[in-house]
Amino acid sequence: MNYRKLDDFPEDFLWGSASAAYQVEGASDEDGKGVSVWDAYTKLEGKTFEGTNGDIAVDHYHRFKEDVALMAQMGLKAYRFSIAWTRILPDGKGDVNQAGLRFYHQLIDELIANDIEPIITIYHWDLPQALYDEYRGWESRQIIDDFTNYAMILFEAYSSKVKYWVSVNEQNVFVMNGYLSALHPPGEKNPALGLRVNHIVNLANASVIKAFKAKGYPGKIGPSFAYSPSYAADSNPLSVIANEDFSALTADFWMDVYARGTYPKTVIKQLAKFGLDIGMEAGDELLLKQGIADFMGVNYYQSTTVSTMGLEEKIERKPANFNGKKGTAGGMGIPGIFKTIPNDFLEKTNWDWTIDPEGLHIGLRRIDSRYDLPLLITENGLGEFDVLEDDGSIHDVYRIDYLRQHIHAVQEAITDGVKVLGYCTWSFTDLLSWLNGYKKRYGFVYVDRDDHRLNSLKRFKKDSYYWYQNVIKTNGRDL
Ligand code: BGP
Repeated sequence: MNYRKLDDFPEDFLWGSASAAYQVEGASDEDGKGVSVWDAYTKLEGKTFEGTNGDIAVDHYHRFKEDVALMAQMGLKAYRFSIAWTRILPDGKGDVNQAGLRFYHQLIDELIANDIEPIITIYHWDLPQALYDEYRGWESRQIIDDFTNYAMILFEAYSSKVKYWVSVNEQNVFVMNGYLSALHPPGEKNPALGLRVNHIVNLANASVIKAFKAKGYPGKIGPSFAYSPSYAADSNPLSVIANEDFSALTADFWMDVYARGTYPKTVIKQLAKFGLDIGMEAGDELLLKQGIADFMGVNYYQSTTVSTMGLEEKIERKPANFNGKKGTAGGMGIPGIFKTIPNDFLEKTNWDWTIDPEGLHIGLRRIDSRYDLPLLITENGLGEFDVLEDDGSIHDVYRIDYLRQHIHAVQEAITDGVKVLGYCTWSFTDLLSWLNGYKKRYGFVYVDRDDHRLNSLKRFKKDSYYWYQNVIKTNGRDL
């Protein structure tokens, strides 16, 4: 639709920003924290960009008051952060580490004192290594109880102060990278195992949501999903069906479970043809139905364009772009089903992520019409090289452009009638990118460190900081 005038953002719209524990906290072995799989994985040769890791990250653990003060000055309404499971339960289960609980109490209190709504992510990929060593983590159904127990500890401790809970961050990314492409821990290339793991994560997610509701905690809970809405390459019906398949395999396969408690039947049937099954057992269907989300968290960075792929067709394999050299990333495909192709209408970032604000509008519409759930944009942002000038300024006009257009797309979706609770940028301060080091910056606040030198770790406000401050002040009227 083309509008002469867009609706205003709701008065209680959550203008937010997001982070994750491993990417900002540092203090990786302080105050009783246990070892996570990411603590261990980043120490293995050749796994992350030039061996970068989150041992110190941007030292948020020690500087959280300074960081929250910067959020408060900006007028931020919501801060989404994750809790490190290993701070609360160093071995993933057993005795609670009081120092860990205390740290997040302090962070939450500091946020609330500054009128910033805390949004807690329960799991953002940093699985306790002890659980992997004991029963291979997500590969075993034992994790369902351990994850639920961990979440219950958080609900008991914080639910009087916290209204929004993100159960699991980007299950589709950590399962696919962990078990298909071997880019994340545990570094497997085993689709059959990955599918069973994925089902176990679904059960654990549902179990946590069920427990949250059964105890009647106040607030809302839902997962955040890495959604890349897709387009058919053209109006050739074969491209259109390839896009339907892509969408079913990469989006419905997860979001149907979160929102309906069922898997899309076309995907289950196609998987069976490849001899793959998800490992459904008696009682699972009921649990999935009991764990329906209150909202869908949407992490949106880019759209995808797909065309048909012949059964015998081969795709040129290229490594992913982790160094910011534009034009080096390849596509992907499944013979007989689809392949991804470049979209000539859209620009790309230096890391070859397609820039597509309208894709966010389209994605929000599609989720709304398929599931009719409130939506919370839990991540959206631009990773770029930034330059710290001699006078301490950072002129990230490209980030302002990116965010402005994406917020406009959100406003279009709201005008269409989609219920959007809030919008969290990724990220507030610069932070560690899991596989791209520190030079791929996302923050409103520049942190003086690079991939290998810690420098001063001082914080500097970028131009985008002041811009977002005004967006919040005007409730999005002045983009
Ligand atoms: C999402 C993750 C975030 C963050 C973001 C940016 O997939 O939930 O934790 O890392 O992507 O990605 P990257 O760091 O790869 O640029």
